[in-house]
Amino acid sequence: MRLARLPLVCVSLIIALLGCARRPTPIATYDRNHDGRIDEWVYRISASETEYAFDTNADGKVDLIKMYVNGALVKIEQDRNHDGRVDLVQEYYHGKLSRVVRDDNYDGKPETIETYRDGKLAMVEHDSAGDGAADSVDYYENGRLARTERLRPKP
Ligand SMILES: [Ca+2]
Ligand SMILES: [Ca+2]
Ligand SMILES: [Ca+2]
Repeated sequence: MRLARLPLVCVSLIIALLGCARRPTPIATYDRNHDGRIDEWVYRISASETEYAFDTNADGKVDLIKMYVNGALVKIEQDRNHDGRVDLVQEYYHGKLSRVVRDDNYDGKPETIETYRDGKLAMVEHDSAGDGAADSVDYYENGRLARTERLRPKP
């Protein structure tokens, strides 16, 4: 189960890069709450990819991003505590939830990765130390916890 290390590392990188100036000029902007400041931006990333960015708490900073490929939702990124860092990522495959990456203690490091198969929870990887290596994995069958695998001995 050494492979469990890889997704966590990649996710850390993705989270670190968010908020960087990687977006083109928006194709549309909106002031949905009419306070005179833009709170929704629409970006055409490529011919098939469109991104919607939202400022849901009107602090001028984006805290919710929805990505669509050919009109289908593929990813939602949220900054739930409004510190400028993404702390919840939800990925969709063929319209169904496929993966959730959570940084529930808002330290910039995800500690839980949920994997869904056919929209059902199949696996939860835990990285309680936040060091980028999973320390236990829960496997689910038919929505129920089937077994837990510890990847490192407890100190
Ligand atoms: Ca905001
Ligand atoms: Ca955050
Ligand atoms: Ca964390």
